[in-house]
Amino acid sequence: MSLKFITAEEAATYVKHDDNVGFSGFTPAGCPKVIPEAIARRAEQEHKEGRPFKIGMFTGASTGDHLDGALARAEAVKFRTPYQSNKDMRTLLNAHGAEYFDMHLSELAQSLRYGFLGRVDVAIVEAVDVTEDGEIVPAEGVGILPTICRLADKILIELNRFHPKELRGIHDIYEPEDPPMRREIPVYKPSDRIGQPFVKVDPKKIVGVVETNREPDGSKFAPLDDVTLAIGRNVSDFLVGEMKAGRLPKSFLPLQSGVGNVANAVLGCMGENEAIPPFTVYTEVIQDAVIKLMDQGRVTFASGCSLSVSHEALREIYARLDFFKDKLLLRPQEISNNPEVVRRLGVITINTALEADIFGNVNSTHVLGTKMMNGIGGSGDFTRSGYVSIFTTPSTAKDGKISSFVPMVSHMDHSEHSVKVIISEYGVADLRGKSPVQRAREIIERCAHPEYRPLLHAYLDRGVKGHTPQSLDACFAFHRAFIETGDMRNVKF
Ligand code: 0RQ
Repeated sequence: MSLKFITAEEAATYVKHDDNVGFSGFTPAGCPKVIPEAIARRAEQEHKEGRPFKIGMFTGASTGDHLDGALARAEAVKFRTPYQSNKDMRTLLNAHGAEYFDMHLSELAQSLRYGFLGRVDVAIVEAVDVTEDGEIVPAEGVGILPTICRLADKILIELNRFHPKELRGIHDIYEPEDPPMRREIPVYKPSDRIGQPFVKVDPKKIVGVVETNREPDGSKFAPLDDVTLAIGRNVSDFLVGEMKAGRLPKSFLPLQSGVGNVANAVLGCMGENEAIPPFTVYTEVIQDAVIKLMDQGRVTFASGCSLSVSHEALREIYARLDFFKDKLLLRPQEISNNPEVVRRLGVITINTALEADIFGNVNSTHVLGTKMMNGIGGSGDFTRSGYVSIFTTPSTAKDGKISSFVPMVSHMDHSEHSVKVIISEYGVADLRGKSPVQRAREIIERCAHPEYRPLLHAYLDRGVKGHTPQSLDACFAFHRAFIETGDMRNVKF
């Protein structure tokens, strides 16, 4: 069957008002670009002519501005899941211009298969290669691509010539069976391959292929500042201490680290710490620091769902694909983030908190309990199942007016049972085997900003009875002080 090459405008006509659309990719990596923009233009035209046009969106995680940004600005979104980080999309969903529900990233593909989230009408995917018999080779981010291609009636492909065809072979595409037939996912080390290097679909479902040549957005990393650097050093010193104490094998364990500057800094510091042997990575986003450390022989293998790297790093990988290809592996997020595999491999997990409470609960998603920031992403997939789960955060936000350590989190994503270690620029709170009051003293003394320590101690020492001395009258006094005066340091109990 020959493939039908069409324009982005023609592709957009296959998407109807009220359709649910699945998109490939994970972070901007591997996301379609020109078809979403054409859908946004179409939505604007329909709205101008007085007709409704909104679609439901299933993505891997956050996407690029061509996708989330364009569709949000066109007010073309009925609902969206999971993680997002585009400013226009964030504004839209916080204003209820689109319904948003947040999910653990590993769960999305199976939730679609189980029928929990409705149908997938159209799959729109970026590829580096597609064959007439229906083999699709994803680009540098996979996400939920295999599942949406299998479930959707229609598949639209963006064949992006920017990526070398030689990426074929870097992916490992595997979808587990559904219960009650599911067996173990046979990944026993990060480099294990268990599937195929492409997604195979019925070629009749491929209704059109749009050729493009678009460079991905590329991640940007801020230069390291003193706070990020101190957090990175505290994490790597903590892990060296764990090795010395015999609580981590001398050969080390695979590492997961979240997205952003802190995660990149942590990896950089670990790479520089000679006491840590060369290590592997089992993560969702492979960032610049991993590529640099691979070049230096400090990271020996990295399994992830996407190459969320800067333009420079992606060009470097493509220019030296022979060197990198057998050290990198890209999987669907259902496998890269799979709790079964994370628990089996003993992954050391490092994620970022917006705020933590003194008893060890973590808020990663809601600013002041109400405004959605990005979403839980893969942090829950990894934290709950990790060998040792670490959260990092600067001790304050907004020039010291917000303490990242509060009596009670204003929204909870990760409970005290899953959070094992918290690290700020001041130090490390090791919460393992400690009661709520012991945890509170550890967090206040080791992680909180010195200006906030007396205020947090005063809260803890209010004489409330009970296992967890949480005062229901005053637990949000810090947040209230910020809302009313613009500074948590003005807190009064
Ligand atoms: O605000 O942007 O206006 O300056 O929050 O904070 O310190 O720049 O940190 O960019 O690493 O983001 C948790 C959001 C941290 C992210 C979160 C304000 C602060 C700033 C950002 P400005 P920073 P980061 C992998 C794993 C959840 C999912 C996850 C995240 C902005 O890491 O989304 O871990 N994690 N996934 O000023 C009010 C507080 C605040 C606060 C910080 N307590 N109250 N505002 N800020 N603390 C990803 C995937 O799964 C793909």
